[in-house]
Formats: sequence, C-alpha cells, structure tokens
Amino acid sequence: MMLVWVLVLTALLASDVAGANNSTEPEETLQNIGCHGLSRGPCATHWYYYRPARSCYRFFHHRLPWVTAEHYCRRVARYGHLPSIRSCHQNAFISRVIYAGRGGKQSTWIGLNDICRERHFRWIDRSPFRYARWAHGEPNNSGNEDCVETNFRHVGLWNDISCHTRRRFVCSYKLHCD
Ligand SMILES: [Ca+2]
Ligand SMILES: [Ca+2]
Repeated sequence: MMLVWVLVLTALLASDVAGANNSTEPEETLQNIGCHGLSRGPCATHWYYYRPARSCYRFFHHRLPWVTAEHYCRRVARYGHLPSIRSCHQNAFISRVIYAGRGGKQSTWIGLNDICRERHFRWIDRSPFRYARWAHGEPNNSGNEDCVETNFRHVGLWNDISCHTRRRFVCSYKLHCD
C-alpha cells in the first residue's frame, strides 16, 4: 500500500514540474529572439517604438488583402500605413514586432509595392526606396505579383506576391509634434 502512495506522489510531482516548464516556455522563446528589447516608449498601448524612425509598430492577426490592410492601418492610427523599412536593423525590428505579437515567423504584409509601374517598387508611406532584403530569386512577378510580404521562407526575407492574397500585417504610424 505504501509503495502505491509513493508512486502516486511521484507522478503528481512530475506533472507539476512539467506544468511549470510549459508555462515559462513562451517567455524563454521571446528572450531568445530578443523581444525583451522592444518597448512601448511614447507609443499607444500595444504598439512598439522604433526610435530611428520616430514611429510606432503593431502586428495584427487577421488576414487581409494588401490594399484592405493598408486601409485598416489608416483607420487604426492617425498617419497610419503598412510599414516602410529603411535598414537591416529596422528589418530585424519588424520581425521582432511580428514575433512579439505572437505572429511567429509567419508571412506578413509590409508597405512595399509596384502596383503603379512594374518593377518600380515604392513604399506606400512615400518614404524613399533605398533598402531591400529580397529572398533568393525574388522579386519574380510570377503571375503578376505587385505587393510585398516579409518572412518569406525565412525570417526577414521579402517576396512579391499577388495583392489579393490574404496576409497578416504590421501597421505603423509616425509620431508628430502636433
Ligand atoms: Ca510586380
Ligand atoms: Ca514572388
């Protein structure tokens, strides 16, 4: 009888330890990717601040076509747009925002497109197009692809894809003094 109780207690203790491990796993994963460096700063609740662009960023889970996502960003924040990316550092920041928003490494819309003229990529917020991080073989305009996603095949790599595809997205807004 004593042996049975010892076995039961051992099983209960083991399940407690397993439960504790499960509950801490997401935090450890976030720390591994560097999400602890994200901060709200002067941004609204749930938005992350990127000081070099004086802008705020937030990941949204619902999947929308590119143009609908851009309109959503304009509604959700004053001066809101799908984000522009101007450096390797900012590209990594966007991937961290996606991960911290529980988007993992999923493909996500950014503000780049060549809707107006093929192969002339422009940011929807009108900032100059000087930095790009295309995946190998992209952009290939395969079957007429005019909108751009990040996290294609690998974190932080870009791909042109049909604007009608539904993707999750990041919105950004620039802080203004007024
Ligand atoms: Ca195109
Ligand atoms: Ca493509």
